Amino acid sequence: MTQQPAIEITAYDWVPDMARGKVKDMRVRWALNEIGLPYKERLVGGAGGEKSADHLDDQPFGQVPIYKEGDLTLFESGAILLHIGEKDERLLPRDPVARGRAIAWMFAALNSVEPFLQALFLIDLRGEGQPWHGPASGALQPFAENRLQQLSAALGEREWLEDRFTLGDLLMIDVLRTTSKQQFVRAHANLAAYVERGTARPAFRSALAAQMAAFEEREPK
Ligand SMILES: N[C@@H](CCC(=O)N[C@@H](CS)C(=O)NCC(=O)O)C(=O)O
Repeated sequence: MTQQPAIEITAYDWVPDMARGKVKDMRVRWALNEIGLPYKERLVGGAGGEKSADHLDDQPFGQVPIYKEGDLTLFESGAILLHIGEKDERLLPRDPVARGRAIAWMFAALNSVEPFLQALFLIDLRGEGQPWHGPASGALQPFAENRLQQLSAALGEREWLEDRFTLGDLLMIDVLRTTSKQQFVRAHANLAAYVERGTARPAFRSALAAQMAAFEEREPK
C-alpha cells in the first residue's frame, strides 16, 4: 500500500485564466519539489469570492496557500517557506551568515518588492475607467521601477542573489515572474535572465504543471 504524503497544501480549484500558473501555492509546490518532498493537495473553491468556514479557520484572510503537516497548520507563503527551509539546507543554508542573508532576501521579496507591484496590479484591476486610475498608477510606478532598478544593481552579473540558490531566490523570482508589470522586469536584462534561470529549474516546471493540472481537471479540454 502506498503511504499518504504527510504534507497537505491547499490551492484553488478554479481561478481566471490570467491567474493560472501564478497562484501563490506555486511557491510552496516549487520549494517542496526542490527537495523532493511529496505532498497532497486540497482544492478549495471561492477564489475571489465567498470563503467556507473551514477555509477561514485555516487562513484568517481566506487566501491560499495553506500548509498542513501533522498538528501544524500554517498560512502566509513566507512563513510556510521558512518552515520548509528548516528541513533542508538546499533551500536554507545552515551556516548562520548565509542563512541570515537568504532570509533577508525572502523578506525583501515579500516586503520591499512585492507590495509595490501588487498595489499597481490592484490599481489597474479596480481603476479601469476611473478618473483616479492614471494619477494613482503614475504616482506609484516610480517606486516600483526604483525597487527593480535597485534589485538589478544588487544582483549584478551573479547567477543568484547570494553565491547559491536559496529560498530568497525562489521568492524573488516568483514575485518577478508573476507581476502584471513585466515591462519593469524586462527593462533590466539581468533580472529577465534571472527569472528565466529560476523558472527553468525542473522543480519549478513540475510545480507549474501540477498547479495547471488542478484547473484542467476541473475544465477538461
Ligand atoms: N500574503 C499572502 C498572500 C496570499 C494571496 O495573495 N493569495 C491569493 C492567491 S495568489 C488569494 O488567495 N486571493 C484570494 C483572496 O484574497 O480572496 C501569502 O503570501 O500567502
